[in-house]
Amino acid sequence: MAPTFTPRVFSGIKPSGGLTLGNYLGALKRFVETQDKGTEAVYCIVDLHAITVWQNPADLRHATRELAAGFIASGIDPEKSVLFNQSQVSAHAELGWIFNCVARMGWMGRMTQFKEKSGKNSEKVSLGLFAYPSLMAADILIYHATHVPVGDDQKQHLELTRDIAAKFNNDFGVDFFPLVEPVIEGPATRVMNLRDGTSKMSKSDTSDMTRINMTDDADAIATKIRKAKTDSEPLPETSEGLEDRPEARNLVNIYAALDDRPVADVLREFAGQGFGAFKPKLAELAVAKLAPISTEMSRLMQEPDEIDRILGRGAERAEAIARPILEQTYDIVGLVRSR
Ligand code: AQP
Repeated sequence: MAPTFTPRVFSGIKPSGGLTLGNYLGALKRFVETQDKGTEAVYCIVDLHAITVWQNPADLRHATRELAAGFIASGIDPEKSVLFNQSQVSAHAELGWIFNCVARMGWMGRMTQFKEKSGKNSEKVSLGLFAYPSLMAADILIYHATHVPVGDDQKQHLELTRDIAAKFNNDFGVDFFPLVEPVIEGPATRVMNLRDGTSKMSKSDTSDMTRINMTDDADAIATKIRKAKTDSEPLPETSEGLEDRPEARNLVNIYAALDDRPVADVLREFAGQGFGAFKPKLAELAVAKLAPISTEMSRLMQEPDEIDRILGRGAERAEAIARPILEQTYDIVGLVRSR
């Protein structure tokens, strides 16, 4: 009989730039809701993923601490949830290697994110960028996590995580790794680029006008929303009316997610109004919700030693869960441990 795994949540964010509204609505805000439901949760700043593309070392250190500040300022309590940066728990990289030997080249080659990020340059990108999803599987499975809250862009990587777990279990005749459940919920599972409603808002996009950063001030937020691409139609009465209007849909989804309301409810309020009326309301709401977070992030960033202490303590707690699972994995694979 297959074992039952205790529910445990894992998720991570890359310190490959500043936090965006997409990271906040698609991931962070939902991490806080999960924590507040009382489920055991492990949240990781996945710095080893960030270096799959070039990162200036000083910028990486800053982004790692700023991301930690973003988690805490958004409501992650490092006493309740485990919060740390990936490179401080070497079991991630160790299990990642085992999974490199389980995953198949063909599986990796089909990953949309790899295709998008490597573009026409696939010969020149790092080997790490290609192997990234197998390290991501290790990040999750080293905790025997059962649920992973993510944005929609990570769906394919989570399917691969299930494939890796299933192949490992099958190859070694065990029921050791759980088949994780992606948790992709809410109106903002894919926040889109403000200048192009068909591509995702991303922290590493070369144009700052495409995204709202969690550290943007009220003026920057208002300007970016005012300049966001839209169409000339008024807002419709129901969400079906947004189907062929990606930019309009994106702004309505952002409004609904920020205000914790269903899209239908937002449309009931704004139906018939144009963007001249809607955008200032959205800017007002975004500033009201994001300003307290960015103020708290700045305050926390005044004390980098305290952030490092929190990450170090989180890494110790993470290690205590991960190490025994890694050792059992080594035993299953047949690697001799004699010290
Ligand atoms: N636009 C988005 N809408 C909803 N969710 C999003 N996430 C990212 N962008 C959006 C979710 O945030 C979590 C952390 O993602 P990540 O930083 O580890 O990687 P990413 O998805 O590649 O994010 P970026 O901003 O696009 O980073 P870069 O530009 O460096 O690649 C995940 O749960 C993700 O779904």
